[in-house]
Amino acid sequence: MRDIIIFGAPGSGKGTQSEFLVNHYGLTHVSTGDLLRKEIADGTPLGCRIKSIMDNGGLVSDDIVVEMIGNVVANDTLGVLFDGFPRTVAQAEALDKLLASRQRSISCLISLDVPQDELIKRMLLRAATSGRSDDNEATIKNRLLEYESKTKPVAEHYRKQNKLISICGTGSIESIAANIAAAVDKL
Ligand code: B4P
Repeated sequence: MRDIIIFGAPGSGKGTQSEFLVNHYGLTHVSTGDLLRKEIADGTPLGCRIKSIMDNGGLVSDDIVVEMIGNVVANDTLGVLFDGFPRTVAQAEALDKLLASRQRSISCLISLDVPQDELIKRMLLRAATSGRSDDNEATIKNRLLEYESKTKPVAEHYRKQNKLISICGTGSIESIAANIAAAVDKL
């Protein structure tokens, strides 16, 4: 059983590398960003509540996200790839507790390290095709601030558990994937 977190700043390539990891290790992909965007697209009561938060580049509340994750982990078999979750230390603590209650624990947190100017460039480029309302300059700035203050400490939380793997997130998508696989296979 491998439960892996793919971690990094907005635009660092979490979603991109998730595709590779899911296929390579047969994991269940859980992207909280995708789950939340689906709520908005479906016009659910939850979607209406979180739309303005996401449009402003803020983080959705821990309670909502943790509840969504609880439902997914219960149905899993081979292991889960957590993409974009946890994004706060409170979410990380809740995840650790949830997995422990099922006699499981995180195998590793893979951190994709990308310089800020490259992150902004990627997200503005993605804006041309993604149709995502949070891929614009003002929102991107706020997402990066949220990352620095609330999300970065999650890496430290798992470093203390000796589970942090830092990977350079620039270069070709294939070379980054190969570096991730080499690190995961060593575990
Ligand atoms: P997410 O959906 O997680 O999205 P992201 O951080 O913007 O992008 P990601 O890192 O996956 O980048 P991608 O691979 O697409 O979050 C969106 C929002 O949802 C958050 O702001 C928040 O409001 C909310 N949310 C989600 N989870 C939450 C949680 N747990 N708690 C609270 N709120 C939550 O890559 C970006 C671009 O770069 C792509 O266009 C890609 O093609 C390109 N790219 C990737 N790798 C590349 C490479 N090696 N070289 C060049 N370009 C590359």
